[in-house]
Amino acid sequence: MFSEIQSLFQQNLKLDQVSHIPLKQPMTIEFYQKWLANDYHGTMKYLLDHLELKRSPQNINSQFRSVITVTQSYFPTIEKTDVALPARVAMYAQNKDYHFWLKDKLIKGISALQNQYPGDIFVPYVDSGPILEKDYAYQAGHGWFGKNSCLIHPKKGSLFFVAEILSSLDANTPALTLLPDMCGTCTRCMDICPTQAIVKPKVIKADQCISYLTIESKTVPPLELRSKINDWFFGCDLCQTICPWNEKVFRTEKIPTTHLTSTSDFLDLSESEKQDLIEFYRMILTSSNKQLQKLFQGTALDRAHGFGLKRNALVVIANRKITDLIPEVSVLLKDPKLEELADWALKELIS
Ligand code: B12
Repeated sequence: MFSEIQSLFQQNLKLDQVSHIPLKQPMTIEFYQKWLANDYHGTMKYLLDHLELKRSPQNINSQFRSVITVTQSYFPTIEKTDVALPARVAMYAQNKDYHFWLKDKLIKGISALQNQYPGDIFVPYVDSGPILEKDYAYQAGHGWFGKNSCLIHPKKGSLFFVAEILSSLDANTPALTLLPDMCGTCTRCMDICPTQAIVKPKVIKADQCISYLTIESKTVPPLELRSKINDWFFGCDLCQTICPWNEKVFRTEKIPTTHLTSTSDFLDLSESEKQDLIEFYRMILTSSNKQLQKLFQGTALDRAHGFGLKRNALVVIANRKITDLIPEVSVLLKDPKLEELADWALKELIS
């Protein structure tokens, strides 16, 4: 059965790695529980609500007996968004929103499986469900938990998505070996993080991570972290682009050095790139939330909504000292949710 699943997901659906493992309790659930107890989840309260379901996915459906795990590399970009992104945006978000296209692939796989196993159940998960995703991918041998907490594979690096199908099938994959931790003494990811969000190896204080501050957070960033966001408009890749295992992939796959693979604090832009950036941020600040929603629909950026995109633009405009946009920033002094941040940005721009 495993070879059929493998050929379905790898040959037909063009996914990178696939495995089929018995559904067991996640190996790292205790680390998850401790992380929540430390309050590292910020306002992502759903992660607390998911604890018991993650501990035992049979609490979602008692018929679940196995997990089909898949991974898909997202760099070089595979499903590129149609929207031009001159701002510094994490690599994963250069693709169309994976919650849709990756789930579509899983659903296609499920319909093939369902024909063959009509009495069985198959439920797809991509990111947002109550599943400790990296844990199952780790159990399946797709990577080890890096110091940056991302799953790293010796040949594929860490720039890949993880997804899974929970099923009532019995897994009969040949015995799997866990990949050993190959981070060694390297601490590059911890050292480069501008906000020191990696508080110890494999532990991220999420509410300090630029990815959280620019995507998940529903408020303005705390004063002390604003300047540390540098020019990141949406997400952050530094703890991954600095990783020797990703550098090795860039080298062996002959991926050219671009802004996307940069590890510098601020991107070094040409004059024309600077102009594009200014026009992009002007558009963000002057569009209505509805217009922004329409423009970014189907991209990962839609997750931040109009408020989040304007918030992120204000931070980068201040950090990059884009004084051309002082008039547009001033208009946001009248926005009750952004007034304080706009005032801070103006002070930074004229200082
Ligand atoms: C919440 C969340 C976030 C939060 C918190 C990040 C985090 N590390 O927890 C924020 C918004 C910050 C975030 C950022 C990003 N995310 Co995110 N995120 C999630 C989500 C929804 C839950 C993760 C979670 O459970 N966190 C809770 C904590 C406790 O888990 P953890 O930090 O992973 O810690 C684990 C390990 O470190 C391990 N551990 C700890 N100590 C030890 C010790 C030993 C010995 C061992 C073996 C293990 C171990 O146990 C913990 C529990 O599993 C998952 C999807 C999912 N449903 O699982 C995606 C997910 C983890 N994110 C993903 C991605 C792509 C990102 C970003 C790269 C996006 C970006 N470029 O901006 C960044 C990376 C930042 C980073 N270094 O983690 C991918 C990761 C793929 C991969 N190759 O690893 C996932 C799996 C989504 C997906 N379906 O592809 N994310």
